[in-house]
Amino acid sequence: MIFSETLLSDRTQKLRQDFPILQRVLPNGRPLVYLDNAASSQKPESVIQTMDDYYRRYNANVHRGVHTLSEEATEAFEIAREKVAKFIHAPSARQIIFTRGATESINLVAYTWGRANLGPGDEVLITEMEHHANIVPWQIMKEQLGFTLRYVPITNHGLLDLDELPEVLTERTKLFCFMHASNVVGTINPVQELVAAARAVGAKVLIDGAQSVPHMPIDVQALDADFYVFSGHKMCGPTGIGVLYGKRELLEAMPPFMGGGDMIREVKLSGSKWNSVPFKFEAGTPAIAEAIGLGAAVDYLQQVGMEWIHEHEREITRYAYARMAEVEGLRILGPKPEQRGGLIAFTLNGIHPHDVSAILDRSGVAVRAGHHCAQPLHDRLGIHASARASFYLYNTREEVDVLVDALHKAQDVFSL
Ligand code: 7TS
Repeated sequence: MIFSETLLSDRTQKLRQDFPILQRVLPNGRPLVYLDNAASSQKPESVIQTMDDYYRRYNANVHRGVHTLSEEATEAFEIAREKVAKFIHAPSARQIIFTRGATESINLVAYTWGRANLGPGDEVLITEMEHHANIVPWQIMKEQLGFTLRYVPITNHGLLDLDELPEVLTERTKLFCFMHASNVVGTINPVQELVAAARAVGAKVLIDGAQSVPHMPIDVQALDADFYVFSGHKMCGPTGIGVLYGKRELLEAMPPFMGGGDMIREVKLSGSKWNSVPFKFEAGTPAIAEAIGLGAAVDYLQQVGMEWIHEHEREITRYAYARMAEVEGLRILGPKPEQRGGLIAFTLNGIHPHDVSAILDRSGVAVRAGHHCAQPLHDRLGIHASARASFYLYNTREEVDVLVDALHKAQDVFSL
């Protein structure tokens, strides 16, 4: 779909009004320019109101009582699951497991599918660009289970080095885990190609969609993902809720993650029987308000249109890429705009990213600085840290201009 730039910006101005926080003026008198969306997005009024309504009108535990409030809460909770399933085109809501976020979803697979399927002689393949959430669980399980952990290298431009894939993806590979879109170099990985390569050696795939589900249309069936994970708080939803999607037969065969209430069918002193999927993986009282809030976030994103959001971010990123290149001594990490999602991580010659972030903050600009939970990626690029501007549906070209002006100011401050 093609959208004209004027249409994109008119619409953005309207959408901004849906986000109360974007009206905020900071203590230094500057309007907020929020460019830290890859860490967490802002929430529209509809999500805030939906959660408020739950607490005011029908707050109760789910899947338990047969009283009105509990039935209403259960219905809203399960409707949210159905909304999420439709949003990523899952065949059934039963394949949507609510977790606390992408991190917990990956840990769930590592601890359950991993324990049941991995051992000495097996290999798990991840990539050098992964977020720590898709590295550390595999390192922990490797120590316990004795499998080998291998990495797909990246090029100097922050792309997966696919020439090296045959070296590391072999018949020994049981699981290939990779991010759909990078939270640092911004690269959108060629998922279909990677899944096809995994299939050719009989490996399963886990796709980390933390930076893709919020920003582009996702169809887990078209991608043929075995597991697909993401977090609610990066897609206009609340914190404390995330999703693990899995293929039915894999989820059915996996042992439970945590034990407790709700995940059992029957408990005897001599042993227990598990509940059906997805409840088998949802021990204890779930994040009810948060799941319902995520359902409202999905409604909101669908109403705006995922195609539109993707196109808007591409447009802002192209603009930001060109404008940031004007700043002397600024190095953009990762590939050209055509190969990336809506974020730009960078370094400024001679200025620590934390100082860059502190100076930008004086102009009201919120960016993240540090290693963005991707230390191996930074090591590979030969740097300790970077600053990162990350965009969403409500960001404007004018905000990019404020960012670029503030970057020039940072240069001035440090060249004195
Ligand atoms: N995977 C990717 C690709 C991510 O970007 C993040 C969070 C996670 C997993 C973990 O998500 P969580 O919701 O479970 O914490 N990334 C970032 C970031 O780039 N800055 O702050 C959090």
